Amino acid sequence: MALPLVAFAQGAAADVEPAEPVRWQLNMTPGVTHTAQMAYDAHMFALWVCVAIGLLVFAAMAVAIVKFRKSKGAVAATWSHNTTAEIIWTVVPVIILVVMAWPATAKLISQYDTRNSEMTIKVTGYQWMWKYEYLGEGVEFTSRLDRESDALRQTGQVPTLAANPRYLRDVDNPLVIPVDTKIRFVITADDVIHAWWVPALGWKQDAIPGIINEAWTDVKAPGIYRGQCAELCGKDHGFMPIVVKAVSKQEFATWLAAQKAKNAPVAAAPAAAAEAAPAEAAPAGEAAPADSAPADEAAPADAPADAAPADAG
Ligand SMILES: [Cu+2]
Repeated sequence: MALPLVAFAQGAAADVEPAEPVRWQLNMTPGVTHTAQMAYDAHMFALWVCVAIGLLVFAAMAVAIVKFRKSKGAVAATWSHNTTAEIIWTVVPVIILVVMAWPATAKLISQYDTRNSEMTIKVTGYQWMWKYEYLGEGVEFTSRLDRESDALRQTGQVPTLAANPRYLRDVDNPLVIPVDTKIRFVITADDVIHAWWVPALGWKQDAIPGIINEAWTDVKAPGIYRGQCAELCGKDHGFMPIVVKAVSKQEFATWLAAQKAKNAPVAAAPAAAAEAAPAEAAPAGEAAPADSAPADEAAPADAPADAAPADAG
């Protein structure tokens, strides 16, 4: 009974991130999503059913051992068949299993129900990194082991918790998502089978080349949630961690806008090229290539590249 207190004290002392497991932890964490909470609830329900069965069985054993012991003159029963008893010990476990399976099935179905999601993120596994695409937003990037861990693992030095608290658990570009938003994930791989797993989100999904798997999440609390590839995928399987940074909706909108601005050279290029184009390279007429159009005719910076005349270039 004291162990959780010890764990709590250790967790508080070590400044552990929310949803991170702590030393001597005895139970699952409830996680930070609806799905994780469902898994936790199913687990706790099954646990208490097991506790009740355990108490009944061990109590019956104790009564049998103490009350009907040989020294009190008990004689072994001689019956070998009892239809009533057999029906009871078959029907009762079946009822218990149905009572547990019914809510568990409902939860499983809901776990795969990606309808009404507000945004979609495509996750692609590579040897040995992840690629994230915010579908419809034009934002994508890869996420790989942070350089510090990568350098340290190749020096042969032994990392310590004090000097390298996030050894092999940090990435260069974390996946940034908004809280309180139903996010659909479509998960695949480009080379071999990987699996995308962040325990605090409550699920693990295989990333298989040629197949799109689905999952969804709705993170309740802002924070940093860590995971890793969960399918043996080659020699660097242990070196492709996952970091999910859940932020407020407002912060996410700001971040996404910044990413769009950073990732949008296609839209900005024509105007920039036009400004730099020498006058003689811009003949009058409709045959002017889009990238050498006169400055006064240049498309606004935010216009898409395909806004140039169809016959240009
Ligand atoms: Cu992998």
